[in-house]
Formats: sequence, C-alpha cells, structure tokens
Amino acid sequence: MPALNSNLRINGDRLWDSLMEMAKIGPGIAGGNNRQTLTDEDAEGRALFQKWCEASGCTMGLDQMGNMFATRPGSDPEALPVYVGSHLDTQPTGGKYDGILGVLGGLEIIKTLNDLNIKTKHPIVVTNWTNEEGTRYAPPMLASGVFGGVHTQEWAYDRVDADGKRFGDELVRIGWRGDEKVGERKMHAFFELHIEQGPILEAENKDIGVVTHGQGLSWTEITIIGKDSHTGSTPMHMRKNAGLAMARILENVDEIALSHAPHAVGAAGHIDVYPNSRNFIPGKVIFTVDLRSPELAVIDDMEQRLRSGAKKICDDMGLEVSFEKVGGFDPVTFNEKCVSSIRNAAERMGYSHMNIISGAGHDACWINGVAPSAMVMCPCVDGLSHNEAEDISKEWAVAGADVLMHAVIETAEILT
Ligand code: HGY
Ligand code: MN
Ligand code: MN
Repeated sequence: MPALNSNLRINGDRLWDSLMEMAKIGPGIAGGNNRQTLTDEDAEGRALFQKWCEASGCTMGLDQMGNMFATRPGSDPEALPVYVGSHLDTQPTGGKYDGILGVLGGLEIIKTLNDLNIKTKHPIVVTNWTNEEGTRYAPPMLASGVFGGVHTQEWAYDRVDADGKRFGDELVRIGWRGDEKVGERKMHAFFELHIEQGPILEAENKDIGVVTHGQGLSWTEITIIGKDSHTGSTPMHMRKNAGLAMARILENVDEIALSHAPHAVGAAGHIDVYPNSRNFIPGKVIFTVDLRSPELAVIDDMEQRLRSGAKKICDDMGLEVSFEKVGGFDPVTFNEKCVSSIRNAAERMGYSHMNIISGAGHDACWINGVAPSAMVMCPCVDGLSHNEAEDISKEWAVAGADVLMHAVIETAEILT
C-alpha cells in the first residue's frame, strides 16, 4: 500500500460550504439548528445528504431504523467496508456542527478521493445514524444502539415523544424507514469525527483530540408525587411540595458528582412540573438525572446514592418517589489500532494533538461493540455545545476532516 502523502488534504472550502448549506435546514432561533429526529426538517436534511452522496457516485442503503449508508465501492467487493459518519439530527436549540461535521466530513472524504481518482481496496461507507441526540426520543444513540444489538427494534419503535407519537410511526411518516434489517452490515472499522463539546482542546491549544475512551452515562427518570395546593393559602407545614423535593435532590446530585471530581458530572436537563401554574404547589414533577464518568464503578456509586438520597428526601417530606432507568451505557475503550491511525495521521500532517476522553456519548460508543472503532475530535469555541451559539473555526473543521480521511483510507488500504 503506497505511503500516505502528508499533502493529501480534503477541500476545506467545499466542506465548509456543505456545513453552511445543511445548516439552512431546520434553522434555530439564534443562529443554530432545530432539526430534531423524525421531523420534516430531519427528512429534508436526509434528502439533501442523499442527493449529495448520489452526486458523488455513492449508492444509498437505508435500514429499518432509518440509518443511512452511502457506499463508495472498493477494488475488492468482498472486503468489509470502512464506515465513517455520525448524525444529522440536532437538539431543539442545537448547534450547526454537533454530529453534522462527522457526516459531512465523511462525505468530503468521498469527494476528495473522487477528485484525485484514488482507489481503496475496501469500500467506504458514509453513515447517518438516526436519533443520536435522544431528546425527542430517549435514549440517545437509539438507532446505533439497535444496530449494535443493545436495544431491540420493537422497543425502539415503541418509544414515544412528549406528544405521544411513536418512533416507528414517525419514521414511516417522514418516509425514511428502509427495508434493510438493522445490524446485518459487517464493518472492517468505524470512524467518527465530532466536535469536542468541551473546553479541553481549545484550552490546550490542540487541533486534534485522539479519543481513546468515551465516558459512560446513566439516565434515571424520577417521578415525585406530592399534592397540588394553593401557594398562598396553604400553610408551610401542610405542603406536599414535589418541586421542593426535586430541588433538594438536584442539590444532592451536584454534591455526589463533586465527590468524584475531577471527571464525574451530574445534572438534570429534562424537568416537567405539573400543573406548572404560578399559584400551584406542584403535586407532581418528572425529571431525568444525567450522571457520567469514565469509570463504571463511579457511575454505579452515583446512581445508588442518587436513589437512596432521593428516597430519604421524599420519605422525610411524606412524598412518593419512583425511578426508571431510561438510558445508559458503560464507559468505552476505543480500538487501539484505529486510535493509532488517527494519532499517526495527525503527526503525519503536523497537526497538534492530544489523547482525550469523550465527555459526550456518540454513535461510535455503540458501534465499538460490533466493529473496531475510534473517534477524531476538533475543538469548539469556549467548549460550548448543545447551545445555538456552538461554534468552530474552519481550520479546526478542516484539520479534523484531514485526519479522519487519512485514518479512513489507511484502514481502507489505499491502492493508488
Ligand atoms: O448525550 C450525549 O452525550 C449526546 O450528545 N447524545
Ligand atoms: Mn453529537
Ligand atoms: Mn449532541
């Protein structure tokens, strides 16, 4: 296999233009995106991605979870393909790069190889995984989880959104339920480019994050039942205030995470208060506590202390409390050979780089269970993500896609 030339680079302007073009679909209200999974905007983004892939000579596969697979043939049709991708769905008030950079960075590899008439032994497949964000339909990385054999398709189809709409029905409604059985595709390897979504790379002034591990996640949905009553006329000692119990539990979540500093984190981003009226003591709250750490034992400890602490708080206040595990995955160690190809690529092209643990979950975390996988990260401004102000520089995007390309074509065995 010819040595990879350090001058082999993607077309940065073309990548950036494609990011800006995709960002026009499902615009947010403050410069970001609202292209939530299985919405009409998601369908529009998928159609644009398919159009671009087919214009680049790829054939598009679609499985029964709506996962998209754009294939560029290799010289050996028997060789297992190298997959590269991420997700096109966004948060309700998300950024333009979270996920999208990994999908369009993968497509840019195809375009560059076409420009230079470069052949590889293994086919290359660019992937868009359905519902990575897990906002409209919990848990996150739902479709890559079905592909990785973690969730059954039936369970995934039965997930409902806040309006009671089933995942399976919405997938059919937007016209993106394929016929292909999920998970039958075998991979030689999987690579994912993603923005860091944290402050480390920018603070360390590094172009590239070589992702060695992904921290694990636990989502516990907690329901507290108190008693609706008047905020004005109910004496303090007679109140059964579910909102107050939640506040005390969330204070405890902060203390539990800080007790495992510096890596462990904990918070609640989803909170429903009922009836959510200004002059009601809330008789019911439902909220999801998100706990994460690179160490499984720490996640288990935090989860156990969350439940025991919440139970004591509610017992002391005379309230009912129940728990449901609605998401979770163990910490991930990525494939050393794939990780090395990323590190070698950064060195070959003179990009500054450092090892990093992914703070966020990604589709690669599940795919790593069925194929050798690894991730490339680029910095983001102020480490901000899951915010419409999410921002990256074009240079960071280009560096990430350059390194992704070298890792992919090295693994796909470049021929010319
Ligand atoms: O939750 C996560 O870490 C990812 O953004 N879905
Ligand atoms: Mn993402
Ligand atoms: Mn995200």
